[in-house]
Amino acid sequence: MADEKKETIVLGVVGADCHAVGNKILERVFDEQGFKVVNLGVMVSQDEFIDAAIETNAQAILVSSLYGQGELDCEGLRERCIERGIEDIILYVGGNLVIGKADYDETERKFKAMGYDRVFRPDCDLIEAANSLHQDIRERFGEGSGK
Ligand code: B12
Repeated sequence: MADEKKETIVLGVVGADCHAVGNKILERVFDEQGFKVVNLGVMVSQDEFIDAAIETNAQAILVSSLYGQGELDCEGLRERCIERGIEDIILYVGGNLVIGKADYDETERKFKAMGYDRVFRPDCDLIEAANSLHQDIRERFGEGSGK
């Protein structure tokens, strides 16, 4: 598939979080699964995610949080997307989203209430996540919506 026809996603680790290994794996897997990946790396602010999504006309932002401050760092991203005119963008979040071993269902509920479309555990299957993303993009933006 020509690069300009691919679905575009913005990827990064939010806040002051410097955990870099998972981010590289996500970049590799989503690239192999046919996405154009714009990887912002670690320590990314909410506005940096949104700037990149606007510049690249991305269909989704994939946020990682590993160090336990996920609730604080992720809160408000959907509202900020709405303010900046990308209210429809798909938001995925994953990693060690809260401190310690919290009940996953409760964590998922919290992050969905913040406006994230899907919430992933650290041991999630990344191929399944990529398949869900292809499907979510088709459902939200229509067939052949890759820019
Ligand atoms: C290596 C490491 C570090 C290194 C990081 C080096 C680097 N630059 O990468 C150093 C030593 C710097 C570090 C520091 C800290 N760390 Co640390 N670190 C780890 C460790 C041992 C491994 C992380 C790793 O590389 N995992 C391997 C990758 C492949 O897995 P991953 O990161 O989870 O990513 C995968 C999944 O989460 C998932 N995923 C992630 N994001 C997303 C997003 C989407 C959309 C999807 C679908 C999937 C997905 O897919 C990824 C790929 O498979 C973990 C423990 C662990 N076993 O995970 C602790 C851990 C993450 N660290 C922890 C902590 C607390 C810290 C510090 C706060 C410690 C401190 N007090 O200073 C600091 C934070 C520094 C900072 N500002 O970020 C805690 C977090 C606790 C929590 N969330 O409740 C952990 C879990 C250790 C623990 N058990 O307590 N750390």
